[in-house]
Amino acid sequence: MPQIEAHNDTIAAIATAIGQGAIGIVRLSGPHAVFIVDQIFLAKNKKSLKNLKTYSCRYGWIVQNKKKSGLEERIIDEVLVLVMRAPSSYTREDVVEIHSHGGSRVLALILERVLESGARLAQPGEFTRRAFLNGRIDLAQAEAVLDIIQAKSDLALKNSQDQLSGNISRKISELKNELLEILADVEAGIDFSEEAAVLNERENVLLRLRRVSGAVKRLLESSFQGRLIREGLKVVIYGRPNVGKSSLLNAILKQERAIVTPVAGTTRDTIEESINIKGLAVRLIDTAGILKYRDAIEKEAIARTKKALKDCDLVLFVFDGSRPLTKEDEVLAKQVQGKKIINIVNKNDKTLKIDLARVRRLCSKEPLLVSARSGAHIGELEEELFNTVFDKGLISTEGLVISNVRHIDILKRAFKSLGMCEDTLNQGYSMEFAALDLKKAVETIGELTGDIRTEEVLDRIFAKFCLGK
Ligand SMILES: Nc1nc2c(ncn2[C@@H]2O[C@H](COP(=O)(O)OP(=O)(O)OP(=O)(O)O)[C@@H](O)[C@H]2O)c(=O)[nH]1
Ligand SMILES: [Mg+2]
Repeated sequence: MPQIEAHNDTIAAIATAIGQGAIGIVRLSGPHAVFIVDQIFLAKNKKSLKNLKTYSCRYGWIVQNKKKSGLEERIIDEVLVLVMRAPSSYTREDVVEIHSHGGSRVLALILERVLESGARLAQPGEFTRRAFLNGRIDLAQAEAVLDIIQAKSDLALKNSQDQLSGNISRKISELKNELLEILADVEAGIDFSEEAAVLNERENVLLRLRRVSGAVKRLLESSFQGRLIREGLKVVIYGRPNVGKSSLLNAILKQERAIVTPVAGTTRDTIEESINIKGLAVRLIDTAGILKYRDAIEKEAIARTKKALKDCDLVLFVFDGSRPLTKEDEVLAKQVQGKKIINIVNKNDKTLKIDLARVRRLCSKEPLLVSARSGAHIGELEEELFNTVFDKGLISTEGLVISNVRHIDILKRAFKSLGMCEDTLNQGYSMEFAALDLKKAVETIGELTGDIRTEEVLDRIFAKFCLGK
């Protein structure tokens, strides 16, 4: 953990969302936070904030000028002022929050007064950056704060909360400590010259190394699901014209979002909507199933469909159960081979005319029979959609799911260094070389929690935050 770094300036920002709200908050952090607010705050009980106990609040007004300045007092707003003294605060510095009415003009005026009285406007993420620099949280936890704010689904929120609680940080420091122990043994063994002892040592180091790299590998394996949890699942509805793709979109959304008509080729532009399925954010994209275009609109429709298909996570491939299978069905089904697919036979409310055995053969998977019109079996489809991605439940290492791109990159680099170290030992090179690879792996893993950091990395991470966080 980094040492507490003293900042002698006090930062301030509006901490609540811009717009109208019942309550708005201007937050300050730094050694002069209490003093600054005291300059512009008139307490009902006329007392100064100086002696207010930590975690207490006081009722009063933020004023344009205090009486003692000789000018007439003018009230900006009626407020509650909350004081949290160092080190038991979000930033580990003195923090003061001014709770006012939530109008954007009121908040701007209060912030102006705070800045005139000696605070500096905070950079995006600067409060959290101070929490990190002052050692209250590590870098992975600081990133989790941002993820909590940006979470689009319950699963994403839960994952970020776990990360903020320090579960990833704990696992990382466990792995790092293990590597440090191996490194110490390797370094101690470097001068060991007796043949048999060196061999033994080598085997032992290899065994322990493999354990660590296995754990890193499992963390990396969780990142596929981690990305889906974080960004949501991108699902494309595909199939030839008129099979009921748009009807299916509407049935899942439970609203008449897309135009549905008996005319083949109704949908041209891709239509995208988001929905939460079992706590997972899902982006559903309805497409056109045209194979050969007849005009410029259809040409563009095909281009857009292809683009959607290219980077989706899952395809809902729809057949019309009330008609026999066509050549078009076969051609389109071939286009999506290699993708994760759920096969759907729609219009199940009508007499089945499709040859299910042929559908099975074509898609090498059992189709799901539904009716977009009546809504029959749409619930099962949602279930199947979730299970197709999370087929064995959540893959995880002791409940850990890595979702942050920076973490994934770090783990990949660490995994590579560990592999190189193993190669060095396997090929019988000197232990000194192995020590070099090991050191590299330890350093790399340390980047995750911020043991090793550069201003550049911190700037990049905290710039993503909103003002006031
Ligand atoms: N009986 C029955 N008719 C359906 C069902 N689903 C869709 N239809 C009908 O099939 C026709 C085509 O439906 P759409 O949802 O527009 O089909 P689509 O695949 O989006 O068609 P394009 O946009 O032209 O590619 C409409 O007349 C729908 O009412 C269903 O489950 N049962
Ligand atoms: Mg359509």
